[in-house]
Amino acid sequence: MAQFEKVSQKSKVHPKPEGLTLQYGTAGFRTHATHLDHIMFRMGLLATLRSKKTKSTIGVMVTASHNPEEDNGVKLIDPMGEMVTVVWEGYATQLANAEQDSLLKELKDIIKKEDIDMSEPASVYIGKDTRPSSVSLSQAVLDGVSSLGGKTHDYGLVTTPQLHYMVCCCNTNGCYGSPTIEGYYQKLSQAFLQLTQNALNRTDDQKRLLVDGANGIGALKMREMEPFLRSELQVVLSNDGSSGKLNHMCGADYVKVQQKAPQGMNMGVGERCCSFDGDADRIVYYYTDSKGCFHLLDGDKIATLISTYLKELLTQAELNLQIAVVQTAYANGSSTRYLEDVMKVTVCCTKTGVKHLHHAAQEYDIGVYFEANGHGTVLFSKAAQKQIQELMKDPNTNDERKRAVKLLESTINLINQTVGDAISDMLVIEAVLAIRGMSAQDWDAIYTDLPNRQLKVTVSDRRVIDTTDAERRAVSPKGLQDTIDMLVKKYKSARSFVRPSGTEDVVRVYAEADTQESADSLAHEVSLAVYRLAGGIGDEPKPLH
Ligand code: 16G
Ligand code: ZN
Repeated sequence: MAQFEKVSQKSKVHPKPEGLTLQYGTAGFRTHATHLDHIMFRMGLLATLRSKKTKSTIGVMVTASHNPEEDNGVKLIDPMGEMVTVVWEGYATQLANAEQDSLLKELKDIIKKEDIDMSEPASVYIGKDTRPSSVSLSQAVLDGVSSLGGKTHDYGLVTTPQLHYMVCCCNTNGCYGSPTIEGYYQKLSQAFLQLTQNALNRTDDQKRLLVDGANGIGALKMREMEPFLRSELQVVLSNDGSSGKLNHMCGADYVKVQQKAPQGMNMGVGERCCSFDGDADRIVYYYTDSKGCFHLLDGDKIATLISTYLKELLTQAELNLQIAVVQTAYANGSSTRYLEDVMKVTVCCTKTGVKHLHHAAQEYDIGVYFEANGHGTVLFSKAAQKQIQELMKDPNTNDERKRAVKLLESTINLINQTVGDAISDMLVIEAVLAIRGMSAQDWDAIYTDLPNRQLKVTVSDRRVIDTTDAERRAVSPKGLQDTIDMLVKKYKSARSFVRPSGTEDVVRVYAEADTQESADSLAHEVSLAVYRLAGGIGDEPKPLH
């Protein structure tokens, strides 16, 4: 078949280094950029097949998010803007690891298994981040799609959530919005301006926000968006990519892990600051107090702020919709307790990784999901959106209810429901703080985080650790969970768990307790248990103090 002839020829331009095997992990393929050319070409092929199979547009994003600039990666986006399904993740790995001479065989195998009609047209949207390697790597994706006769639309430099948005807009025939960058800015800014109309007497100081763009794509896109916000938000952008290196000493991951401000940010006392990650799908907030103390407002604090605001609006609108917050084991114990005991919202815990949280959130009328690392969004079920729209049109709705319903409607429009989106989340947070007249300190005071510590342990094979109960308990190796349980009992308000990382060859350890010293000590003791019971390699973990 001529179709496969072209694939065969073109694949020689994107050869696979012999013996190299990679896996489609939690966030797609991710490794040093020099190992990815063949992967990109093959993901172009796979996206084309996925498009033919689903009769929809599929997205391919070239990025390695918060990883160092030298790395790169690729993720596939399914028709409604969600992550590609698990079965196709398997195909991605299968295709990626096929040696050069068996590529066509594996391709045909997928076509057969999925019963794909190759005469169907295919359409693939492609985007990339600002890494120098993204230029040629996204070209390799384009080559893959065109060699199977698929149509491409290259959006060039976009944030990951912007590409998710485009894919969803396209496959809903514009119902979700118009699939252009301009359409994205217009939809979000209109909703933001509508919301901030409800915030009275805001001073310029209150409109000011310091944004760390991680020297990445988020900074470029924030610059483009600024005029649309008509000074209702006065962004002071640092790490805008003009001089610094991507994610180096800056960005959401750096701030969250190091628990300190990024370089290059001039923070005044109490000033609201936030950091994006390298592809702008994560955000964390922070400020320093008058004593120079750094305060982090992470994904848990964001989920709490947004869910509290939404719950209040539901009450005012007299809408009986179930709201739930989805977290992972990393959520600070204080946040879970506050949400359950004070806010009385349903809290559900899933495994780490956006797709798990996203699926869990789909089960509720309103599902607010955030990982502590700042990735998250809010999902509104179709039925919930319909109820809100109907109430809006109902002539019997009184003014107070109408105001709440209008706020809900604008909030829905402001949220990127396809995936966590730093720009959209930032605008939601800014709007909520403005409407409620809250400062960063007021927000921080909602509850106090339990001191915590994250460590990693290198073992010879991290797969020996198997977990259950949303990664909160280890079922293997034998004796590990019993040891953790015993150690946790030694400390007050303590909790600890271990899990194999999905993105690095390490075991992650998390501990929290009533004081930082206890959290550090517990994390160390649990690390030692992992080292001893799960085949640790290298030096034994040392105490932190
Ligand atoms: C990936 C995930 C993120 C998760 C992280 C955990 C996506 C898009 N990203 O970056 O949600 O928090 O992995 O990494 O799913 P770990 O398994 O190495 O701890
Ligand atoms: Zn990211």
